[in-house]
Amino acid sequence: MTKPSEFEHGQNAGHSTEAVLFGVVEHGEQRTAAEALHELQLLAATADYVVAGCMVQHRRHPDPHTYLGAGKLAELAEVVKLARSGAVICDDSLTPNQAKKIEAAVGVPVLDRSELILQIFSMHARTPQARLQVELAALQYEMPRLRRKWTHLERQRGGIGVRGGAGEKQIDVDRHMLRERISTVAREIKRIEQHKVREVASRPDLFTVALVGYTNAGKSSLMNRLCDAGVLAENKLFSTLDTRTRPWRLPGGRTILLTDTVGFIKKLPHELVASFHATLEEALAADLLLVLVDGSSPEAAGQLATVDEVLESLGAADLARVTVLNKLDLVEDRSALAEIWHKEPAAVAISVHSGEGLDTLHAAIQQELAEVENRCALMVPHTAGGLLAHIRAKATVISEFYTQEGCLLEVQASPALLGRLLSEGARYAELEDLPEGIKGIEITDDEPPARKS
Ligand SMILES: Nc1nc2c(ncn2[C@@H]2O[C@H](COP(=O)(O)OP(=O)(O)OP(=O)(O)O)[C@@H](O)[C@H]2O)c(=O)[nH]1
Ligand SMILES: [Mg+2]
Repeated sequence: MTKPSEFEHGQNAGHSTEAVLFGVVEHGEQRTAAEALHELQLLAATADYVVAGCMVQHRRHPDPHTYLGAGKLAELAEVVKLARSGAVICDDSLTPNQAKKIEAAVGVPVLDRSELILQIFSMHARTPQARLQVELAALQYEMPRLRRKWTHLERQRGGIGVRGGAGEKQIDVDRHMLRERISTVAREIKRIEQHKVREVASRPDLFTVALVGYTNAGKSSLMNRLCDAGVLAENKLFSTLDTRTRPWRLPGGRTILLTDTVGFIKKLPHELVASFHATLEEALAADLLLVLVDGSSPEAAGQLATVDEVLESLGAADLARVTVLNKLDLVEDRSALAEIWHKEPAAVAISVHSGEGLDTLHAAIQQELAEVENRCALMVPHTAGGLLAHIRAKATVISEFYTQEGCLLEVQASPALLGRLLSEGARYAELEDLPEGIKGIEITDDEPPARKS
């Protein structure tokens, strides 16, 4: 039987593009339908649907044939009629068969979570690569569903189903066309990816940090704040679909690279994961991950777990990482973050909006740099003086001292950069060569990285 709270009218009921949202939740779920389907509501709103209501059924598993039980399905049909809504949206992926049965019962188009996310991706895709990746995912999603589409059309024309009919032939034609298009799109994506691989390979040897995290956590906003990047950041899910890399000038003048990319979400359609794999891999070819979490969300711990799962599936679970809790300005009771602090004691809490915690974030980055880079003394002879600007931009300079021979520096730099500097005229010096009183004196305006013991 339905509890009264299981169907709740959305605030926007009464508009033209209305949809009723529905899902299955576990027995014992205490939240109201609207709360349990909160994320689906955000997705629906991002895709320009007006939420007419939310309905959930408590059961152990969705029904394999109809998703909801028969009684609940009839109830959904009733709600659709009452609300005069034009669509229903399911919180899970539906099999083609489940979708067909629900559509027959409710009499309006059925969308599942995957289709909704695909619609959003397609609305937000801006670059040719993202557009093709979304198209590929959509084509692959459509392939097993052709029969449903044609059964529907045959019925509308008063036919008796698709077996052996005109629809069956049309399905073959469509399937052939889809396959052709899939291979064309896949080829085109490969071409763009190869070009990108060359682009990434030709990047200067700078330490690269990739921003990853749940959608809407504030990744693009953080990049804008740190890099003055002008990347679109908005209160919508999946605003960013493309990978963008920008120089990040650390306090003290040294530059590293920061990469922003597509956000994650729970139950991400596998067609999208496959099609965006290269984009994600490009981002994950970083030296360090900044895993951003919306600390103000009641779902923060669950969202972090989803991010971990996606990272694991991409083989990136072991990359060096700093977990960052964002939107601290919205967290009234900071003890609410206890669960995450417990799991990630080194997590840094920040607010992109207020700027709180950004200095701690910078220090954490310096700490990570110190973990993977070498600290040494270099002599740059006057004849190779051109290298100095290069060193100051790409390495952390801890101290520098001019001698008759050249500039003696104490630096912390990546092994690759050190190799380049040595081949271009710098040479190792002994740290002891630095005059007493100069050695270890910080000339940058940031914290000197801790020495490794
Ligand atoms: N109050 C508050 N809002 C923030 C903060 N950081 C980001 N936001 C807001 O959160 C929303 C999402 O920010 P984005 O930067 O687009 O998030 P994203 O992680 O890039 O999201 P996708 O690209 O969709 O995956 C925007 O409305 C931001 O203004 C913060 O520190 N405090
Ligand atoms: Mg973004």
